[in-house]
Amino acid sequence: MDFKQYLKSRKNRVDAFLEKYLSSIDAPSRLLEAMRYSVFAGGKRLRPILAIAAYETCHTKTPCEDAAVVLGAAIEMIHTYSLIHDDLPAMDDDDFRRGSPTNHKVFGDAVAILAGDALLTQAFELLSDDKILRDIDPDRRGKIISEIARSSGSSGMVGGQVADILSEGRSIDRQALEDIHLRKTSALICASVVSGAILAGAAADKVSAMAVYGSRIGLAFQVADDILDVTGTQEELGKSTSDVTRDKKTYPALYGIENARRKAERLAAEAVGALDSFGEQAWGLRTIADYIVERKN
Ligand code: GRG
Repeated sequence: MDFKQYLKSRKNRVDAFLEKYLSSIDAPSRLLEAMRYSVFAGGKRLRPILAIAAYETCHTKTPCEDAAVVLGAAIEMIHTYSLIHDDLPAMDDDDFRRGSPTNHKVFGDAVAILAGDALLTQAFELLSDDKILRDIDPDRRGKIISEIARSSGSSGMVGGQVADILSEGRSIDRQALEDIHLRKTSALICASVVSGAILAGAAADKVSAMAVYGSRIGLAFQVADDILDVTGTQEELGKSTSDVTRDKKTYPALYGIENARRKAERLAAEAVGALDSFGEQAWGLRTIADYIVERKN
């Protein structure tokens, strides 16, 4: 299958599930409106596609099974929550994301905070729903929930966000920058592929290989994002290019643009190297690694 077609078909499956699922929730209509506003604001669905691609790499018999789509949708809800909160005045104070006004600009701070809280909680409700995720081995399900919780929580994304905020205006070294981004950006990306592999019943060595792939492309994604923040136009990015002006520590600021580009390429190559034992079956994950360093938004 052509790669663009592959991305589109997996994205469509996730979108269709999210549409159906978010229509079925019993919640105040304004809250649901705010949740849906950001979930359907044009995200690339990178994390769900990674979860599905990892599942397909490890489970060769059943491509894009419903359970992998549900897993991807839950991860996307967590990702969306993180973006809503990241844009708030108390954090990055951004007015635009993906070319549209940010959630709090439309719904106000209180509803935006609560829409983020609801998406985070809903993701775990979904992952623990026996009716939706039938036939999943309880042990696998427990491991997946634990992996996703760890990557999103205090030792993962939330911890990285706090470290990032605390580093503003201070000088930090490369190791500290890497630690921030391993937690803030890479952890959830890594959990996407690891949980896809666990869902497929992959052996421990295969899950470990996925973790190496995931952490490398997670960092490569952040380096690419930092480069785009400097070189991309507002039109391409759908937001103002602001991290450097906000005195955030970025890879181009610490390494220079050319070295940052080389670092992203090196990380992507290491990620692809970790997939050797999967053979041809990992073509989707390999192509995504290239796409991550070449992307324009
Ligand atoms: C608020 C707990 C909390 C965490 C926020 C993810 C994050 C942590 C902040 C986002 C800041 C940022 C721009 C990080 C760079 C990498 C990143 C996560 C970019 C956005 O992800 P994409 O490009 O978004 O996958 P789309 O719009 O495609 O869904």
